[in-house]
Amino acid sequence: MLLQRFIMYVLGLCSSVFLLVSGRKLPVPEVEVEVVHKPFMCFRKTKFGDMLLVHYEGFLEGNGTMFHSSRLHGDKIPVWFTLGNGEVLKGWDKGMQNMCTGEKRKLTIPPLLAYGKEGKGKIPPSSTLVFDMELLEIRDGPRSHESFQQMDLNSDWKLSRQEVKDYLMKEFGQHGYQAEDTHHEGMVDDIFNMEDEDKDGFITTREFTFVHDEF
Ligand SMILES: *[C@@H]1O[C@H](CO)[C@@H](O)[C@H](O)[C@H]1NC(C)=O
Ligand SMILES: [Ca+2]
Ligand SMILES: [Ca+2]
Repeated sequence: MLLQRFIMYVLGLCSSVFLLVSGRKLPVPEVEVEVVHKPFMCFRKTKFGDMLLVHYEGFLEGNGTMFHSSRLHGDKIPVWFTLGNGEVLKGWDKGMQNMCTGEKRKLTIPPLLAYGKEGKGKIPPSSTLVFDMELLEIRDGPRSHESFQQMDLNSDWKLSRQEVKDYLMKEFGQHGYQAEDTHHEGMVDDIFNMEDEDKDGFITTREFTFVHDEF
C-alpha cells in the first residue's frame, strides 16, 4: 500500500485518484427483496433479536422447482426463528428486517447468502434461491432489548443480582411455581457465571445481547 502511494506520488497523480483506486470494493452479495403484500396496519416492524413466525416456500431460481414448503411438507406448521443471529440462511437474516406482521415478501438469495458453492441435499451447488415468505407473528426474543429493559428495574443499563432474581421469581410465579429462595440463588449464580463475562457483578446490555447458551 505504501509503495502504491509512493508510486502515485512520483507519477504526480492526485490523491483523489488514489482514493478512487484503493476505495474500490468487491461487490457485496445482496438479497433482492420484493414486497408482495404490505398490510394496511403495521404496529411493529421486525428487527435483530426478534422471534419471527413464518410460512415459506423455497424454489430453485434456475428452473423454478419448489424444494420445500412449510405448508405442505414436514409437520406443515409455520416455523419460529430468531432474526439476525445466524440461525437461518444469511439471506433470511438480511431479507426479513423491517417487516410487518402479515407482510409477504419474495426473497431472491444469491448462493453466498444461501448454501454456497457446495449446495445441500436437494440444493445443487451455487444455487440462487427464491423464497416466498409470509410473516405471521413477531415476538420479543429472549435476548432482545425489550426483555433487558423489563429486567432492568432501575434503568441503569445493567442487571444486578437482585434484578435477575426478581425476574426469575416473577417468571416462575407466572408459571405457577412457588417462590423458593435457595433455588433461585443457585440459578442466579449460574446465570452470572455464564453471562457476567468481566465478573463485575452486573450484566450489561452487551453481555446480555451477546449470544451464547440460553439460560
Ligand atoms: C430442476 O433442477 C434440479 C437441480 O438441478 C433438478 O434436480 C430438477 O430435476 C430440475 N427440475 C426440472 C423440472 O427440470
Ligand atoms: Ca439495573
Ligand atoms: Ca459484567
